[in-house]
Amino acid sequence: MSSIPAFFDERQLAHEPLQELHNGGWTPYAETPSRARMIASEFAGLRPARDFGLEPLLGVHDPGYVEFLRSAFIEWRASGRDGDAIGYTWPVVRRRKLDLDRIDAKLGQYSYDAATPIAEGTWEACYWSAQTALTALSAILDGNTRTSFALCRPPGHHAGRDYCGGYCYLNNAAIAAERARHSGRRVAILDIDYHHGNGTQDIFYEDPDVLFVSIHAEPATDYPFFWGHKEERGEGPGDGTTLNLPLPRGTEIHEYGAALDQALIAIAAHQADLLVVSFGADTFVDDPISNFRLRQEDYCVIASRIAALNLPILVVMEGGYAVDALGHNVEAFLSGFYEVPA
Ligand code: SP5
Ligand code: ZN
Repeated sequence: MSSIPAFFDERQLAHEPLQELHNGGWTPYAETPSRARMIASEFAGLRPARDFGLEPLLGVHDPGYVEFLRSAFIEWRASGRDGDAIGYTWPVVRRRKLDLDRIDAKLGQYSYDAATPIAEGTWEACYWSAQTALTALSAILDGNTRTSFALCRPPGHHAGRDYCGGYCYLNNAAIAAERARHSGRRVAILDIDYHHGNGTQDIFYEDPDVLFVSIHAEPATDYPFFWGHKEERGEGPGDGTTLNLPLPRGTEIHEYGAALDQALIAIAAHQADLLVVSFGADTFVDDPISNFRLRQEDYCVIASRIAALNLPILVVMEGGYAVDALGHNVEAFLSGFYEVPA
């Protein structure tokens, strides 16, 4: 059982899409409520989320997009459709900005893939997932703990200011990071999900204050393909405050650890005084949709190296789809933080 305060809200389970488009056909949705249940079962006393309202969400996300998330499923049903709301046309190729009303147009406007359907409980679940991140952050800001775990689900790191994608709707890590920055913290985000955190990168791409560092599968071969290449370093005033460390399929702890050392050097150089870790356990050797080869014991090693930064740390849950091993992998990761002096 973990001794780090952990936060979760039952309402996060309300999101249950049936299927996603993959390999040219419909397959069962990989980001299931059972993932969160499996992780939750590792904790004796999960603490519920407090409600910080919409304001911190709007600190990161576009108001039109948030309204879309709230209403899309209802509009989908009102337009006579069954199943989950999902787009099929995207305005990606030199389209001028339009303000269309049709639900199918809006689904294209506000998403970038077909893996992120909007189901009946999606808004409720992603709203509470974000509140869980904010509640876990507040435990740190209020001085009650140095390390805090937000059992976020749905995950967030693929969601941008005005789009969903990759099972993500609201960017929990970015919302918490923005809130921490508002409270005067100097923030760094370390994203160690298997997939590049394109949404988080995008949100802070021109921001010199928030450092975004990501270790992930080489996007030439892996989702989300169009972001996360090593040349992407931030833009304008944010030039140099994005660091991408892509690794090839098959990566094991030795090579992973070398990238982690680089990431930690960059975080220390940024002189951050609060670290948000976007943690995905989809780097696990048995993950059904990913291709790194990390083992359960590696997660403890990774966390203890991060803990050596000696910073307040908010851990935000992202991906991880080997459901049977997921609880133990998360527990192994969090155990790497136990030894840090308060
Ligand atoms: C948060 C996160 O880890 N998102 C990952 C999104 C990856 N989506 C693309 C890969 C789709 C693989 N889908 C397999 C479905 C099996 N039923
Ligand atoms: Zn992932």
